Amino acid sequence: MKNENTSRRNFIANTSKAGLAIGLTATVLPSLANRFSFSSSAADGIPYSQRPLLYGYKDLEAAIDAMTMEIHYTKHAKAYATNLAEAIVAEKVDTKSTSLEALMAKVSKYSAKLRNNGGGHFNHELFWQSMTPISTGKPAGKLLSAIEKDFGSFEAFKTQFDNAGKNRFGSGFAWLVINNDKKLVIGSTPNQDNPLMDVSELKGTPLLGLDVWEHAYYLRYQNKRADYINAWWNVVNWEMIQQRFDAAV
Ligand code: MN3
Repeated sequence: MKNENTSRRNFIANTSKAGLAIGLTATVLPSLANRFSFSSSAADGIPYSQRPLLYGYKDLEAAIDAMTMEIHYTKHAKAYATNLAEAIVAEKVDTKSTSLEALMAKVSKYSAKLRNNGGGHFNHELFWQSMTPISTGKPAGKLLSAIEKDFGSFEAFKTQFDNAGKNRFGSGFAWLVINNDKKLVIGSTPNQDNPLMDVSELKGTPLLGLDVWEHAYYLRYQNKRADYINAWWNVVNWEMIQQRFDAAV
């Protein structure tokens, strides 16, 4: 009886977690409008553990198929979070006093395992946040003004970002960052590095990150990374990027 109760409790706990991750199919899309009116939490630090997705695996079909989303979230990204948790224990990181962002800034002092999986976890959490089923299609307000000031136009910005993603050799991420001079900069990093890392050539606060590892697009796009990037603009979460921008300037 005791076991049954425990199982039932676990079942309920797991079901409600799964509900957050996969329950939001097209039938409940209207409610996404509320969920995506982000509170200040969008610009807060990224926790050390994996958060539930705020949309279902199927909800980004305009750019990414459901199977890719499911494998990416439950296998690849989960593995980074799990391996990061192991490295934190092994290398005695005090996660209460050190944010993940602060850990990235001194990652050269730690192992390759911590660098690869800490970066992997951070990058994916930001990547999930960077997407929404109800994209506005382009930025607005102060973010749009800053993009136009630093890149000439929104179209010029997109072209430069596309090229950063297309030209990253092998696996990595393309980024829009805001640097110490409060200027917007586009670049890319290899593997699971990111612009917060002291080892990174590209430095700044990441506002938008695009995963260009083959695992992010191969099922639908095979070798056609450019087509994946082109479709990805359909699901960019400009509201979240605006919030990260507001917090950084
Ligand atoms: Mn990935």
